[in-house]
Amino acid sequence: MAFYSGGMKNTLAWIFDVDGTLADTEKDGHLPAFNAAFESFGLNWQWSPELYGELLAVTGGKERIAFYAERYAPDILKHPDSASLFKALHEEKTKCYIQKVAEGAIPLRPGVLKMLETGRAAGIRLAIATTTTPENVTALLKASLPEGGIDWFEVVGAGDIVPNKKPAPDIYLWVLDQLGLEPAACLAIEDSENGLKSSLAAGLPTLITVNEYTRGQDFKGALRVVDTLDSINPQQFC
Ligand code: XBP
Ligand code: MG
Repeated sequence: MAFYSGGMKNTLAWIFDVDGTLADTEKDGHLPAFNAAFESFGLNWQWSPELYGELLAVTGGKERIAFYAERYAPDILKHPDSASLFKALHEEKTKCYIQKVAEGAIPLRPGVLKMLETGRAAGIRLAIATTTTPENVTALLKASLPEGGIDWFEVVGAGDIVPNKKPAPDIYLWVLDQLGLEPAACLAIEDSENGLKSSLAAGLPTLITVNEYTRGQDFKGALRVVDTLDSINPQQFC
């Protein structure tokens, strides 16, 4: 259900978030991958969907693991090099996630493909600005878009390419710089409060598509808030 109707004409580029926006990756993708990595490292950490919803406030998988350890399992911080352990855990998690995505377990959300195809037909430049790991983006686009779909995106800004993750504006500013465009000429598509804070701080008009983890969050300042992209006419943003 659209909360209020708002379009935006003559955009030059659409910049998409990934997790929760292109696909519902968190509950069925990232969460089981984290738990599989913990198990393979012999840790008795098993995140529930409810706890994961709380942990999603921290963006970045490595940062999320460190936050969990500090809050719920501080003994591990006595490990001689906990930062390296968290990095190794996250690398294992990324392997598990990529395998799950490659199996086709995570489809695009409703309306995403139609919006991408509409933008391409209208000559709109497409880009990605995400906190997730670049390999995860490649795996998702290869598994969920038609052949060559990964090449639809002129710029992919992901993970540690910038020093500060969302809600900081860094990733959107990096993508805008790569595109050589002003924020007012572009549209960001996001799913979360952290993502909206990031895109607004970069000066980008933002379309929000909520999901089960982000429905109750604060989307003040968004151009429009909808449940899914198949409830809008993408032509309203061309
Ligand atoms: C969402 C995130 C990511 C994912 C996990 O990214 O915060 O950290 O939850 O992926 P976005 P990694 O909504 O910006 O796409 O473990 O690779 O960080
Ligand atoms: Mg997101």
